[in-house]
Amino acid sequence: MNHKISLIGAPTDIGAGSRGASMGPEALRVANITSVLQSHGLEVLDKGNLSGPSNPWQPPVNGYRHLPEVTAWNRSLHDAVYAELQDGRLPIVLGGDHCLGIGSISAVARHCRDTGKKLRVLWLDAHADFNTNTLTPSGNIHGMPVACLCGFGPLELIEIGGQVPAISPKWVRQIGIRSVDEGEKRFVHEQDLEVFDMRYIDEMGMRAAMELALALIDSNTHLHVSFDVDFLDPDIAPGVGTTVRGGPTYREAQLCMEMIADTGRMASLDVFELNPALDERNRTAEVAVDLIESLFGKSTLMRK
Ligand code: B3U
Ligand code: MN
Ligand code: MN
Repeated sequence: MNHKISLIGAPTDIGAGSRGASMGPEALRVANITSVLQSHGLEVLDKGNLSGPSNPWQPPVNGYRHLPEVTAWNRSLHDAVYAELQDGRLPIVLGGDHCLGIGSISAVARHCRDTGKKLRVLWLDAHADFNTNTLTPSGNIHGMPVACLCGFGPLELIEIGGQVPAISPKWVRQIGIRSVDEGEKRFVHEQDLEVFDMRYIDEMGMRAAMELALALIDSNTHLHVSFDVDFLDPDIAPGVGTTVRGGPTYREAQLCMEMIADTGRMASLDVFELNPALDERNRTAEVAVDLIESLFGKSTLMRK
């Protein structure tokens, strides 16, 4: 794995349904993300925070809330992530809400086109984030990034990475899903997204889910992890805008992260939807940093 890490803060809640994810980057820093990664021998460069429009807190227009502002934030994040990848570094995006996955993953996809790598996106989330402006119950764009990346969305968001669509649904594996809207459900099936939902994890176990989600990853694969903190059970991660009961436990989440680390192929990471305004003494940020540590190879004993 690439040992040169760049942290990119994207302090906004522009695509979310509640305020506060804009404080996510600072909470992760307070939870010592830099020194924890350094303790594993990684070189960590904190690039600071991007800036962008403030949240005007307006109702949706044509089924989208804050589309111009969401576009501005994602353009700026796209450029920042793409620059770090071109520099040979592993970007970790500190969000911010999940609408920022559009900018981040479109940059990763563009880098993969430049370098001839295959892209695999692991989407760890309670939600499928596969809504469109006609399917969405809320107009919140953090419920739409996967659809936008697959080419279903407004032109200004789907063309950020140059090529439309940025990715194919075939490259995505979703894990931990347990809240999908009615129309969104049909669209997930229609586009044949590969989803390891909580029912699957309950019946088959996290290990079987991850073995399948990570199948066929090889030395030419760029593995991107988009970690929505609401993936985790609210018992261990209350500090998110949309808690959904019945998520992975601490142990299940650890195994998930450890199996990703074992591939040695993770080349970019997003950490989204942490909402310190809803947290209890930063404990969700601490759990997130703990799991990120596992993603970068913390394990109980050396493995042969
Ligand atoms: N699917 C709902 C709720 C939601 C999606 N992502 C989050 N919440 N964090 C929606 O509004 O699209
Ligand atoms: Mn999400
Ligand atoms: Mn979510």
